[in-house]
Amino acid sequence: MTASDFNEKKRMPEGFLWGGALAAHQFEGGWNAGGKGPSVVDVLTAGEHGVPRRISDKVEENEFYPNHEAIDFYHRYKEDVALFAEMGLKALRTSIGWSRIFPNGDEEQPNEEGLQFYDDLFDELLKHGIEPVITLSHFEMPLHLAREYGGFRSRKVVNFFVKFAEVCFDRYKDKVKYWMTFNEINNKMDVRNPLFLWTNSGVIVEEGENAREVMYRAGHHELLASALSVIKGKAINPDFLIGAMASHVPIYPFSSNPEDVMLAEESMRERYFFPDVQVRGYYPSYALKEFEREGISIPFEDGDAEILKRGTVDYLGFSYYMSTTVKSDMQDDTDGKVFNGGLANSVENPYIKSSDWGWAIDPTGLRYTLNRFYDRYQIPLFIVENGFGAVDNVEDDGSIHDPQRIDYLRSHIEAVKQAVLYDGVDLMGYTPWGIIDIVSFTTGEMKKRYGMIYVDRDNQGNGSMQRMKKDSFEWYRKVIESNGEEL
Ligand code: BGP
Repeated sequence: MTASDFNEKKRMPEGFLWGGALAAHQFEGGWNAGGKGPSVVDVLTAGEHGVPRRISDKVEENEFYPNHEAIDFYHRYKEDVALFAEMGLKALRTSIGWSRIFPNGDEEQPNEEGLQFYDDLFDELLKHGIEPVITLSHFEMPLHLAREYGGFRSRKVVNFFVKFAEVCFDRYKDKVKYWMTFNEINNKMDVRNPLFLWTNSGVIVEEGENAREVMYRAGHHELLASALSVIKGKAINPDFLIGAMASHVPIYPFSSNPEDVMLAEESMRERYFFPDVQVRGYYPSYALKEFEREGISIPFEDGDAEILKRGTVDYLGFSYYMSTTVKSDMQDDTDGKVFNGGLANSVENPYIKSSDWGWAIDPTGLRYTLNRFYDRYQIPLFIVENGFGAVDNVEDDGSIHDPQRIDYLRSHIEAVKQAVLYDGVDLMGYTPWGIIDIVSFTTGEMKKRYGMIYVDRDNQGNGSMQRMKKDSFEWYRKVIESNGEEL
């Protein structure tokens, strides 16, 4: 028997959390409703594939901000939750908009209207038997904390985040069991894209600063905030399961050349550093060596090491979309083409295809990732993002055919089954990204659709907002109903 024997006609373990994943800023809309203050994503302009989004100073009158209205879930959540229930979701991952709860971030008291919105949402989910899986910050820091305090440059923002976490843990302690602290805490390692450090940490690198030092210093405060929140959360409800959440893109060596193999190993540190600290509770030696070499000083204070050690997470959530490949010597048969895998020395992998947005399609990479993570950390894992962004068209009869998305998800679920049923990985659940069409994070587009539910809205904010089922809706409903047996 081989791993591929587990592709079909095998069920996942009972209780496996089949779900869907979203993020407040990408679908709620109501950007200033119910007392909500502006967040760092509310000043991001629209971009498109190859045209980066701009971080504007303030909300300009005549500018279009895709996240302001998004798909108006804020006013339509009952209709949408009913659709999620019809699909049979066991869990829904989403985030609590930090600036809905603390509009400026540094108030003494939280905003009751914001708290009530999530009470109503969690009640609606639980009414349909859907477990909320909640990210505390999914790139949604209050803009005031970024502007006035410099985001996580300041240790004061650690306390503001921990207070936000404590308010949420206490308010929803009987409704939410699964939590994560920071979404993709590690994507800011790619310091060449200002979008990541801004949305993750509320930080912009100034002229003449060492970008990696700025990133690591803000990262230290985020790691403290994560650890302190875990400690507070477990004191409020010891049954909470609080996870880290990392973006993961496995990095392959282009060849068996030991230089390629070692370059891939070194490059993986860009992915592992943050989860290493959140899972193990201490800074890895490869990072300490980098700080020494580069003269990077981390704002470590007495007691920080103890906090990191005590505040380790219960599980590792992660996003998986694609893999990338690196080559130590770029001057040979790849004619120096640098593939937009987001890494220096990255090259196209000749064995796999890519999506229209250039994201490599690699289901085996997900099985590989599950094994690498489980071997490294030996704690439960949770795939909280996986999906296929593509253009979808509505036919004259109202049907929407998305065979590419079904193929992508089917092949990745087959990889998940092999990792769990053949390799023995402990996996809590699988929540495909963008269960309903939402605003793309990197481009601000609606055109890059992930959903199994279509939303009539375009890149410029036009459309009826009508929800429509794609072919993948019924396909995924059957996957869940059969606990993964029917793919
Ligand atoms: C991850 C984010 C999600 C989501 C996803 C897809 O980085 O955690 O918020 O957006 O990327 O990316 P995009 O929306 O740009 O296609």
